[in-house]
Amino acid sequence: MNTKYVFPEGFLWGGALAANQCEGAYREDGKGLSVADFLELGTVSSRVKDFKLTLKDGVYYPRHEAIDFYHHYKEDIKLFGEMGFKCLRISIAWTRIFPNGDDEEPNKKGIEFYKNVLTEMKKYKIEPILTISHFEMPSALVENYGGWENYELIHLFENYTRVLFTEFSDVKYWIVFNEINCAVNDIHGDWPICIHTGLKMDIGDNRFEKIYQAIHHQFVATAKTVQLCHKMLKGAQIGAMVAHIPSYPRTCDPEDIYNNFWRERYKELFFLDVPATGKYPYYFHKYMQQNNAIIDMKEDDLRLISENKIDFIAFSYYMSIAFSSYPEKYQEGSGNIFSGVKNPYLKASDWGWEIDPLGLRYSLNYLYDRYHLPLFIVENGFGADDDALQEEIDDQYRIDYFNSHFKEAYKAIEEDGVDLIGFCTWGPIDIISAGSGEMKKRYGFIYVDKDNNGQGTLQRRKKKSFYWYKDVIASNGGTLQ
Ligand code: P53
Repeated sequence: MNTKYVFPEGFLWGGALAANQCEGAYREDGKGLSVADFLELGTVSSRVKDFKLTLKDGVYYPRHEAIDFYHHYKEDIKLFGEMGFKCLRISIAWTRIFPNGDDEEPNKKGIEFYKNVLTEMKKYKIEPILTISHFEMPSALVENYGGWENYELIHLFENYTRVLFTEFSDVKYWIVFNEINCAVNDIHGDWPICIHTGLKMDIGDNRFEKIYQAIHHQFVATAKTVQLCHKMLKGAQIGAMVAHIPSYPRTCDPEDIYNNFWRERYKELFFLDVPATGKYPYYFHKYMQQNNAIIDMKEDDLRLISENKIDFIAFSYYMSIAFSSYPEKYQEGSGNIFSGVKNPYLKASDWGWEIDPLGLRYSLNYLYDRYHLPLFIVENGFGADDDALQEEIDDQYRIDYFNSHFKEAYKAIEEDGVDLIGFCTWGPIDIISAGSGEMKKRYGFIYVDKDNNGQGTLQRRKKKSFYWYKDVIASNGGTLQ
C-alpha cells in the first residue's frame, strides 16, 4: 500500500447534506414552509422579478420531495456507514422545529425526526455536525417580520438554537449559518426577495443598507449562539461558515491586485473577520458611508460579538475564480452566483466551476494564517451528469477530483502544519442542486434514480466512487494516488 498520504489519526472523513436539498416531506409531521420550498428548477430561481412566496399550481418544486431522505435516512446512513464515514454534516430544517419561526412551542415530531437520524448515525459511529441554518429559513419570518432586517429575528433564532442545544446535547460540532457570505450577492439585482437574509425589497430601497443591517443581525445571532453553545454544551465546538472561493488577480496589473484585494474582503473575509476576531474590520464604517448606509448597532451587541468568538472556521471549497478589473476583455468564468473571468490555467466542470486542487492547499494556509483557528472543510465535491445506463456508474472524474483535493489537504496538514479537523464531501448521495434545483448536477458516491423533472424510482445505487472512498477512509488516505 502506498503510505504517502496517511492522514493524522482521528481525521474526520465524511460527507455533508442540507435538509432542503435531501429531505423532501416538505409538509409532513407539522413542517412549515421554508423559503427553499418556493424554489423552482433553474439557476438561482429566486432571482426573478416575480419571485413570490406562494406555490403555483402545476409547477414542479424540486425540494418538495428531493430524494426523500426523510423516509430513507436509515438506508442512506447505513450506506454512509458502509463507506466508513467518521462524520456526517446535516442541517436542521428550522421549519421542522418551529414551523413558522415564532411558534410558542417547538414541534415534537420535528425534534423526533432528528433524534432518530442522530441515533442512526451513532449506530455506525458517525460523528454528527449540525448546521443550524442552511438556506431554509421559515417563509413566515419573511412574510411577517421582513427577515433578518428585523431585530426580533435574533430572539427567535435564540429560541430555536436553545431547543437544538437542549434536545441534541450530545452533538459536538455545530455550524451557525451556511455560507453566510452568500447574502452580498443580492445587493446588485432587482429581485424582490433575498432568500439568504429573508429580506423583502421594494423598488428604490437601499439594498446595500438592508443587506448589511441583516448581516449585522446575523452576526449578533451568531455571537448569541456561540455564547449559548459554550454555556449549555461543555466540550462542544461551534464555527462560522463561508463559501470560500479564492479569487486570483487575472494579471499582475496593480489595478487587478488592488481591486481583487478588496473583492476578497467584501465578498468573503469580512464574514469571517467579525465572528473570528470579535470586531468589525477597520474599513467597515467607511465602506458603509460610501454606500449611504447607516447600520443600527447597539453597544451591547458589539460587546456580545467581542466576547463570543467562534471555535473553528468552516468553509466550502469547490473552485477558485479569476478576477479582472476589465472583465469585458476576457471570457466569462465560473458559473453560479460568484462569477469571475476565465482562468486559462484551469479546466472547468460542465457547470463552469474551475477545478483547482492546489487552490485548496493555498486556501487552507491562507485561512489558517489569517485566523489561527482550526479549519474544517465542510463541503467539497464535483457536480456531474453521471451516465446511469452503465452497469456500474463509472465516475472516474469524481474520483480524480477528490483524489487531487484530498492530497492537497494532506500536504497542507503534513507539509505546512495547518490544523484541519476534517473533510466533508458534498452530497455523498445525489441531492437537489442548491444553485439550479437540478438533480442532474450530481455529487454523490450513491446514485439516486430521479431526474430533473422529478421522475424516477428514488432507488439508490453505488457508483464506482463509493468503493474508492470507502478504501480511502479505511486506509486513512493511504490509498490516494
Ligand atoms: P450546487 C455558490 C458557490 C459555491 C457553493 O452547489 C455554493 C454556492 C451557492 O449555490 O453553495 C454550496 O448545488 C451550498 C450547498 C450547495 C453546494 O454549494 O449549486 O452550501 O447547499 O449544494 C453546491 O452545485
